[in-house]
Amino acid sequence: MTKTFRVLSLLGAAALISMAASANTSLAVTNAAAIDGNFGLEVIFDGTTTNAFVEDQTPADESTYNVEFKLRANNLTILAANDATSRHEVFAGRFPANLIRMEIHCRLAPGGPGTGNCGPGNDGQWRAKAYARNDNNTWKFCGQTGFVPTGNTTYQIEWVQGSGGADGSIRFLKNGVEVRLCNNVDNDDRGINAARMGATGRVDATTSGTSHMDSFVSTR
Ligand SMILES: [Ca+2]
Ligand SMILES: [Ca+2]
Repeated sequence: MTKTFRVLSLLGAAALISMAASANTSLAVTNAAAIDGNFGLEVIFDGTTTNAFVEDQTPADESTYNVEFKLRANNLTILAANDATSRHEVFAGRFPANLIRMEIHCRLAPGGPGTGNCGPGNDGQWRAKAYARNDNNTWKFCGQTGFVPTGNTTYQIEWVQGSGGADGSIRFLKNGVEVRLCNNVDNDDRGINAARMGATGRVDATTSGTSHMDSFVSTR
């Protein structure tokens, strides 16, 4: 892998954040959110369902796109009232609609170590999941992995655009270990033109607290 660009410095992130509206899901660059170095990105959930993210517009119709970032749940709480409303997206690769998305999910899992609610004092059934969009706008699910809420976890996604048919792929990794490699993605129509990190979609009203993100690196 050749690192051809490294993006989303937190100086740039701060400039974007300063334009965001308040009284919604919001972002801050803080010392407390640092996972590497002195600053990190804090994602603040206040019960509204708006998105809040920093966006990197450096990618230019990329046919391969690799991303990694670190995430910790900090004091994030997700109430798993049902499986469909107990998640939010933390990353999106776009053209301009999402072609890649990663979400964290609190799964309603009767009989599991948690009863569904994920947060401080109740680890519930945290999951991290990755998806790639096909040209026909269906989503290819590419694996889930347990999400350790109190630790710092590095996630990576490697996306490859196909040349026709269903010969694209997406690979999902946690802490350098492959969660799943998914072939047969039909994604030749669109390359990656932008990336978002933060609370990039499907934010639920029952989500509260803050999560921390840091160390975003993308390569082609
Ligand atoms: Ca940092
Ligand atoms: Ca196609």
